[in-house]
Amino acid sequence: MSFKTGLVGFLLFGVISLNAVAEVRLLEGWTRSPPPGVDRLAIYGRLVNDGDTPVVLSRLELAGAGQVMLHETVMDAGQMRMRHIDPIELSPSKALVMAPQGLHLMVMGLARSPQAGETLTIKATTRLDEVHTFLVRVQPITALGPVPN
Ligand SMILES: [Cu+2]
Repeated sequence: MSFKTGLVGFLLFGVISLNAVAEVRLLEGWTRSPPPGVDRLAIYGRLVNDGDTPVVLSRLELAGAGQVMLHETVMDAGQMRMRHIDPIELSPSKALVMAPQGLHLMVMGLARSPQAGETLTIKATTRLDEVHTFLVRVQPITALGPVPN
């Protein structure tokens, strides 16, 4: 191998490593098909950051929906309320666990109702303009958790 080939190989490896550092994923992403007339749904699963540094998600998008944001369900004077969490910070050491009655990605303004069996694709853009894709399985309205593997 010539010196030049070795250098190119090294540079490529460097680029691949950089991409791997910022890897953000949604594991076991799931939601329930909304009841008729409801144009919103809540997404659950575990958001993980496989990198070495914190990642901030600055924009979440779903085609055919008005808004996607991170919500936390909180009890306030005996009332269940949802609090908007912004910015969304993902620490490398700790998964962000989203489950019913807790954290969730709230989708609002759905143009049409996703049906059980469909897969939704959330586009997540980080503060550094990196784009990640989260897959979300739509389950029946009665579902209590993610699809078993
Ligand atoms: Cu919500």
